Amino acid sequence: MKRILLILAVLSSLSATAQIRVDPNAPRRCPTVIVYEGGIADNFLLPADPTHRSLALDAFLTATALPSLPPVGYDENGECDHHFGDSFRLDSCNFCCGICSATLEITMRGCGGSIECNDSITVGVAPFNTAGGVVLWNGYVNGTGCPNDPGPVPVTPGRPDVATNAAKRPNTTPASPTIVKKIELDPRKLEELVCDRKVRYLDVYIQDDQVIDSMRLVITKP
Ligand SMILES: [Ca+2]
Ligand SMILES: [Ca+2]
Ligand SMILES: [Ca+2]
Repeated sequence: MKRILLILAVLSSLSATAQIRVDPNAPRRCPTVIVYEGGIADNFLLPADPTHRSLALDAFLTATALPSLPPVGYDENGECDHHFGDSFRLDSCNFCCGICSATLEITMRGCGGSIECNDSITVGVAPFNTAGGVVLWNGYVNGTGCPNDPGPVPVTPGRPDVATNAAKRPNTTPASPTIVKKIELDPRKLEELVCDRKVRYLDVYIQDDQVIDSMRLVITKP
């Protein structure tokens, strides 16, 4: 009888063990936080904080800028219609054992122009949606684009997002309020870029009526 009780106890124990499941939706423990910074959080104070663009992003900005309206650095935008871009140099040792999340935070404000609503942000590898590029995230600064004209978000060289009859506009209205735009990037896709495709730079491109104070790329990992 003792032996039967023992077997029953073992079976009971096995049965209890078998019921343990891993909840795929349970939050992973990700206590490690790594922050990459672009620019300085100095409330748009001039002089401009320098950018550190990848060669690919530099070439893309040159191809995309309107004539006589070169790209700007952090804190700069005396007039509207200047594009902005900067790159984060990513260390493979921080990514290739798995990351939980990747959040891009951009502190920015509109330049006071009339077509801020069509400004978009593109994150990935320049030249983005043309040959050799990658788009990880693309969307409007304000989330919806201009009223009645959402249209596709343009990120292709040769398709600047300004209206053809308003190529250059001085700041005539007060700058828009400062916002912190938070963008959740897909951590698996970012890992793939860095670890499998050996990409070293994450490029950020912002059109073209925005003033950028600073950016942070916040990575969490186990
Ligand atoms: Ca500054
Ligand atoms: Ca615009
Ligand atoms: Ca700044």
